[in-house]
Amino acid sequence: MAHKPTAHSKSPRQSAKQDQLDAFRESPAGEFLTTDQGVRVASTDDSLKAGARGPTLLEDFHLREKIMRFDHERIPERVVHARGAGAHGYFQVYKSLAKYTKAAFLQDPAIKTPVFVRFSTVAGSRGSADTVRDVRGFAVKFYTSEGNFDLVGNNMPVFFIQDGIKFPDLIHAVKPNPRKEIPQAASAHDSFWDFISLTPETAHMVMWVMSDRALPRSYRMMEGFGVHTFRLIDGQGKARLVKWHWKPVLGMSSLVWEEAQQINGKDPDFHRRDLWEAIESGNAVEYELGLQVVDEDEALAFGFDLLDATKLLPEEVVPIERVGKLVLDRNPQNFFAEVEQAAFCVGNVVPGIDFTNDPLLQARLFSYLDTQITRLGGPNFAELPINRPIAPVHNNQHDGFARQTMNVGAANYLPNSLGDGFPKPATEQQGGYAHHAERVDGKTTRARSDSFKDHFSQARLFLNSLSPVERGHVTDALSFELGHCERQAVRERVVNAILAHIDAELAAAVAAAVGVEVKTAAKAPAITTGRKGKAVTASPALSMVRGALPSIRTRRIALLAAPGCVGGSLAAVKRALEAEGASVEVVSTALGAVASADGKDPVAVRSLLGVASVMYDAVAVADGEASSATLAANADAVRFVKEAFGHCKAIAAIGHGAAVLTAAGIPAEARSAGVVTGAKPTELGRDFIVAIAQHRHWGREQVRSRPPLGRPPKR
Ligand code: HDD
Repeated sequence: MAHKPTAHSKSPRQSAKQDQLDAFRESPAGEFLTTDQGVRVASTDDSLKAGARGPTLLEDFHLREKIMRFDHERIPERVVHARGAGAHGYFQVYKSLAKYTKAAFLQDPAIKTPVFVRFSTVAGSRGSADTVRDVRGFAVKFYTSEGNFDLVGNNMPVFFIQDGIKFPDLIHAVKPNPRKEIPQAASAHDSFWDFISLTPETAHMVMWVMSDRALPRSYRMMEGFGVHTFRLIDGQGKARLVKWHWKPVLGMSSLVWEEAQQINGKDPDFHRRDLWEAIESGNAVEYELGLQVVDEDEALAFGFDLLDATKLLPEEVVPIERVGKLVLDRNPQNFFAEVEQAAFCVGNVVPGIDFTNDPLLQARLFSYLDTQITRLGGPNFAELPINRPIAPVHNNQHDGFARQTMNVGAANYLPNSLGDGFPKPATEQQGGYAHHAERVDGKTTRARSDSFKDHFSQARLFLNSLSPVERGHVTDALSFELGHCERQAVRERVVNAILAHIDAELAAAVAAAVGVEVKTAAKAPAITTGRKGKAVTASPALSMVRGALPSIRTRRIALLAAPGCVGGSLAAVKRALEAEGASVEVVSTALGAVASADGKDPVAVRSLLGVASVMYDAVAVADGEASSATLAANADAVRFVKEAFGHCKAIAAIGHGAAVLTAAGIPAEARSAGVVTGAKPTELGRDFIVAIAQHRHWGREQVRSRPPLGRPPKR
């Protein structure tokens, strides 16, 4: 029987998943230590020996079990997306989507469907750093009343390749060199760019990965995409094509490259910590679900093929309908059980959602189910608490490693009469999944469709959509990455086989930076069109500048203070920032109360030795002559302010605090937008908030690469 949601059951489903997980939790509070067999253990610090200095005895079952269990604690990490973090929450539609789909969880705004989301990087191993230049995974498991639906997406709307058969090649090329296992979690090396230069279909995705999208400030501030075109099927069996989008309620924001590299050293858990802390502090993480829905016969209506995952459908052409909200409000209680053991499978769909013939999607349908067998040790991974659906499961698939369900009954086959024919298949009306009846005929072939042949025009469309600052970052990123390629031939081929086909200026700037020459001047025509056939050459919505929210909610702000500071004005600024939802920390030369000049001692929760400006969105310096003199003479404090300035962040100095700005090389005359000084905390706080809400003050950016054209160095 299909379990249709009951109207207005506000959260039973949500709590059903929570209860299911809680049933597996084990808390040691008030309990005796036992073996796995339940025998109470008397001592766990000394092994059983023949005499205090004698040999250890094999009969020590507690020692053997404890060491055996420890030896097998690790499981294989994910072959890609190994590094990640997850959170629980729920999803609700704003209004019924019955006009598009019969999926039960999309029918009723009163229903909260429990979800588990895992964010990840792609290339690095499980212990790698968070803020590398990489794609971010955005995988959502919806525990619906009709079974689990997994939307396994990324924070970029396109992909490197068009056919999943090339996925192992792509990943081998980007992962560390098999001989030396270097470099970790980085694409700035020969094999990646060798593959790119020989695989023009990667051109569009390469522009995304070289853009600021690959450096999200937070998982909470990035978009998500289902990438492929899927199908929605309504109650009458009518199919429509759909692209899935996640829009962060906090808007989009990114790090700058140098900052990202520093964070990797200072706090490799930056994104994981950010997600955890936001949820712990009661700031639920929210995204709106957006849909682009088009008719089945429009698959080729926009100048490219909607089955081609290297293309996006500009939202200016088909607007994104915001249809519901995803809220992440609960941290896992056990990382291994809930995050590491989560198994997302692209093939997990529910009635009302179906696949298309996108060849990348088709290969994924096999891969995700298959990979869990190695990673989770057998075919029973769907029984793990995090993966269990809340919909009832009845079938004749049983046994295998680590089976937990004990199937009972007279017959374990179908058809049967011994078990009265149960479990019996459901008709479509009873909720049985019916695959969309797509007409398929064609000759067996390994050919790529002609409709997949353009590789460059959307790469250019993306580049054209960026602000000048964002374009500059793409140029810098390419120069950095290719600058790490030892082979001149690789650098030359990327420039000439890829970049020159996208944009002549980009190719010239990168060529100059990496010591090669542009020898090609080819430019493919624009192919993307609106419904009426009008060419589309840019999609302003793709610029992150437009997607930023002028708010300081959940932003991290450091207040630098030293003994002798004026605590009153600092507290006033702190209150003003916190009233706007920011998270504010006093940073000083030591932890604890900072002796103030006015008896209003602020409490430092961080010391300058332990943090750096890259871990904050903005910095303010306290008033007070003695405090400012101490900070101006402190190398860490000076670097703090200098780096914040270099990374284009908002900076404030109350009264004498301005001396620290001067010590950091920001004299009054060089102060640009985003630097706020003054003695009145109310006015200063207000101006500082406005400056922080702009996130970055790009006018200050120091252009590092993009050197003048010149003779390439020979390698
Ligand atoms: Fe994949 C994991 C996203 C193409 C094969 N992929 C994985 C995860 C995400 C994506 C977010 C991590 C899930 C988690 O948190 O556990 N992958 C994508 C997107 C793709 C894509 C958006 C293109 C549109 N992937 C792709 C292809 C293949 C795979 C073409 C193979 C043919 N992906 C896998 C995998 C992984 C995986 C090997 C590794 C761990 C896992 O599945 O559970 O099966």
